[in-house]
Amino acid sequence: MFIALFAATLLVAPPARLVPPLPPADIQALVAMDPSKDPAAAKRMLSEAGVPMDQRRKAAEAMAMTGGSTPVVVVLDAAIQCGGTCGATHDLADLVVSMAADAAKDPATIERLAKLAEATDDPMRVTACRAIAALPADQRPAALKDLKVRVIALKAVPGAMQYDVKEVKAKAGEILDFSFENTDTIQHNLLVVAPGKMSEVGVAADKMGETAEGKAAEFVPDLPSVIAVMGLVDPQKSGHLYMAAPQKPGTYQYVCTYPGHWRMMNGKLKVEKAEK
Ligand SMILES: [Cu+2]
Repeated sequence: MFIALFAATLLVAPPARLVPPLPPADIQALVAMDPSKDPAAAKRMLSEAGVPMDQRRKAAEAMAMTGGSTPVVVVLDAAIQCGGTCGATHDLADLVVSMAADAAKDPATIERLAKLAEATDDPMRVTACRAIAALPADQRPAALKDLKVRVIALKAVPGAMQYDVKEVKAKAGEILDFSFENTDTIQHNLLVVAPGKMSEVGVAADKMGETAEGKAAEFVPDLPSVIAVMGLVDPQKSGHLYMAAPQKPGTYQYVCTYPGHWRMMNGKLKVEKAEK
């Protein structure tokens, strides 16, 4: 049933780039503020990179209290406003998903999430799908009962500069969770790039290794061929990249753009037409 919703429209993805956090002193000053007394600070706590998650949650609670809303609606609105371009994009998405149980108590919020989940061209679709998939089946809207987020588990092969999985298949529009465990002793990231564009992205990333700005952007080139981004993952840590598989079938690639890695550390993401 749900597959029918994957109409062959163009997927408008949020810009695939990372926004560097504020300098540590500025983050500290921001976090020290009381979100319940300072609405401007609360708003910034939601949108800036580098703010601890519990502080974002407190800011959302404070804003909900003063605005007569619920925390999950506050976070959802903040995420929509960011449109993928603020530093907290990934954290806000995670926060919406972690608040899914609260959302389930409010039919209007569930309805809103369902609409976003069904809109193939909405940048919030992936987050909305994740939030609904996090609910028990009996709390989901009927049309989304079978909604799934497919986990693609990847590891780094220690010392080999490679992912342990070299090829992944997906249906157009399918919601994917690249779940990467960095079992290596050096940092790696993971970018999904358009068909045939891996070397263009890799060469641009290598150049970024020579500048402080490039490092701050975690070696993610600001190129339209970069479709989705997982920032650098430290050794023995893990990361997630949530995305909808592109609507256009083809052989995409996932690649680590830590300078010097891309030629070795990559794999194919083969996207097939969705079943009607
Ligand atoms: Cu790497």
